[in-house]
Amino acid sequence: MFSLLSGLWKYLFTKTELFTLIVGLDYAGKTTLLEQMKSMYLGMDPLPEEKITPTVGLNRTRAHPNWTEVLVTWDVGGQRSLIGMWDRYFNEAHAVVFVIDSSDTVRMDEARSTFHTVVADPRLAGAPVLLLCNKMDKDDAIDPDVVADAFGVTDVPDHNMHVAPICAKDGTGVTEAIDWLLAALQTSPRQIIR
Ligand SMILES: Nc1nc2c(ncn2[C@@H]2O[C@H](COP(=O)(O)OP(=O)(O)OP(=O)(O)O)[C@@H](O)[C@H]2O)c(=O)[nH]1
Ligand SMILES: [Mg+2]
Repeated sequence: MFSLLSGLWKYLFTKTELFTLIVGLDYAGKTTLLEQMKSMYLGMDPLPEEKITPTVGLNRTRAHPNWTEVLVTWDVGGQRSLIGMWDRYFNEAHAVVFVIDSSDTVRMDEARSTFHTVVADPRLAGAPVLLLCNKMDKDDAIDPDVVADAFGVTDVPDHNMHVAPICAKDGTGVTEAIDWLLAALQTSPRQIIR
């Protein structure tokens, strides 16, 4: 009887932890996205825009998108001096979210090459990759299909890849993008302890 009850308890209350690494160049909107996710999945008030400063180090959040899973997200600063820190999380990450500022045409090439360095890393082999085209509210935002072409996402081996438009500021597109990620994690070859 005890083992039946403890099994039921475990079934109801044990959640699968899904480790997700959020990276991208500085100013792309990663921390704004994290604040939006806190609001959507934890019911917390997001930090006001003026309180979000460039990340020096790491922001970590445990979000609850549903009853059975916890999305443990690591948002690492994107300044050049911090990019070298990203790979500390590669071995443990189940998935990668790469955020770009869709309105920043000047740094698009830098974003593209940084993206390719990340997805080519063997420590991330098999991890689903979500490329988020952020700041879609801006008039000069590039179309996500154009970004997908420019980044050559269909030519990247070893990853289930998806490109999605979002506006981290007001949350547009975020639920759909995270839903894709959760579904991709279900079929991911990376070992997830459930
Ligand atoms: N218009 C618009 N601005 C955004 C959006 N998301 C973020 N921003 C702005 O972009 C700037 C940078 O946002 P952050 O979230 O700090 O960017 P970050 O990627 O975390 O930057 P680092 O921590 O330096 O790596 C801030 O001024 C945000 O308000 C968006 O969807 N639309
Ligand atoms: Mg940040």
